[in-house]
Amino acid sequence: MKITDARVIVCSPGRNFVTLKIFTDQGIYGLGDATLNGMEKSVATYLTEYCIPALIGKDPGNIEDIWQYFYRGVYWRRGAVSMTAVSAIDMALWDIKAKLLDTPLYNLLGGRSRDRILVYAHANGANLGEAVENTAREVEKGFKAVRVQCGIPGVGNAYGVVTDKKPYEPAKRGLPPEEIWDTSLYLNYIPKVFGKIREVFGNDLHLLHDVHHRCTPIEAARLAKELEPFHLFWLEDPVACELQESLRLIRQHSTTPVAVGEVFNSVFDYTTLITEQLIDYIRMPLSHGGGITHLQKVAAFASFYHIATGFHGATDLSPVTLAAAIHFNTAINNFGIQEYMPHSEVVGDVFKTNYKFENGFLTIDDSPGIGVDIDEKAAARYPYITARLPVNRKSDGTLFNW
Ligand code: KDG
Ligand code: MG
Repeated sequence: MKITDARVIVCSPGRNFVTLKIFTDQGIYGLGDATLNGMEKSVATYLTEYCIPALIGKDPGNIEDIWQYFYRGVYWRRGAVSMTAVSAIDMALWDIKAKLLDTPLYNLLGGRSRDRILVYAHANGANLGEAVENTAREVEKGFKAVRVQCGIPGVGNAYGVVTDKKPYEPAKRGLPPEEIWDTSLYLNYIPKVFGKIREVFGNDLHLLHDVHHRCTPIEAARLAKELEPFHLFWLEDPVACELQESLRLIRQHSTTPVAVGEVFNSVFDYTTLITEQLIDYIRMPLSHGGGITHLQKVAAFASFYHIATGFHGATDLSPVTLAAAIHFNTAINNFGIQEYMPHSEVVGDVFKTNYKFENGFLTIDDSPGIGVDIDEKAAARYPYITARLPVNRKSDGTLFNW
C-alpha cells in the first residue's frame, strides 16, 4: 500500500480548523486534525511545504516508522507547530489502517476497556449567580462533571468567562485582543465560588476548575489548599509549568488533584511531573501531543504512576480529534475524564461525526477508522478567517500569562 497524495483543508465553520487528508492507492483515505488555535496557517504551511512531499510513496501501514521520520528525522524536534503536524499525520495513518481492516480505531488500540466515556461540561458565569444558573443547566442536560469558571469582581477578564451570553470562544478576529487580570482578587474570590456551588449542588457532582497558568507556585499552593474542602475533581494548569519542579509546592500543601498539559507536546514536558507523581491527569491532546502513537506511550508511562488521562477537548480541537480521543479513551485502562465542549451546529455542515452524548457520557459507533468524515465542498463555503488568542496583562500593564 502506498500514499499517493495528501492535502490540507483549512476552513472556518464558526471557527478555524485545519484538516489533513491522506490518500492511498487502495482508495482509502485518512483524516487528521492539524488545528493549532491562532497559528493555523503555520501548521498548514509546514505540512504542505515540508511533510506532504516526503509522505508520498511511503507505506501508510508503517505508522511507527513514519512517526519517527517526522520526529527524530527532523533535526528541529518538538515544538507546537511541528508536533501538531506530526499528530495530524499520525491520526490520519491510524484512520487508514483501521479502515483498511474494516474495524473501529479502538480495536487497534487494545479493544474495549469501557462502554462509555465520562465527560465534563463547561459552565461559566459573568458573576456567581450566573455561574450557579449555568451549572444547573449543564446538570439538567445530564452532565455528571462540570468545569466552573466565574467572573471576579474588579477583574476585567477572568479566564473562561463570557459577557455577551455567546458560547465561550477565546480566539477573536484580527490582532490578539488584550485582557486585564488581577491574581490577588481572583485568589480571594474563587473559594467563595466553589463554596456556593457545593452548597447548591451537593457533594456528588464532579467539579473542575481551570486556573489557566495564572498563579505562581506558592499562590497555586494556597489556592489548592483553600479549595480542598470542596473536593474538586481537578484543578487545571495552576501554574505555567515550564518549570516542572514548581508543582512540588502544590503537592506539599494540598490533596486537590491537579491536571496539567494542554499546551504540552511531548513526553519530555511530563517526565518530572509523572515520575514524582506531581499531577493526577495528563491533558496533552492527541492533536498536539504527537498523535495516537506518542500518547499511547505517554498514557502507558503515566499509568505506572497512577496518573490518568483527561484530554483537552475545547472547541478549537476538531471533531476528528474528539472522535479519535473517544476511541483512545475507550481502549486504555487509565482513562480519567474527557473534556467535552460541543461544537456549534455549523461545524456539522463540514464534519460528519459518529459520537453521541447521553446522560453524562459520550459513546462512539463502530464505523471503521476514526469514523469522522469531512465534506470538502461544504468546507470551501467557510473560508479561513484570521483569529488570535488574547494577550493578558496585569492591571499595572505588565505582560502576563493568558
Ligand atoms: O485555544 C486555547 C483553548 O483551547 C484553551 O484556552 C481552552 O484551557 C482551555 C481548556 O481547558 O479547555
Ligand atoms: Mg485549560
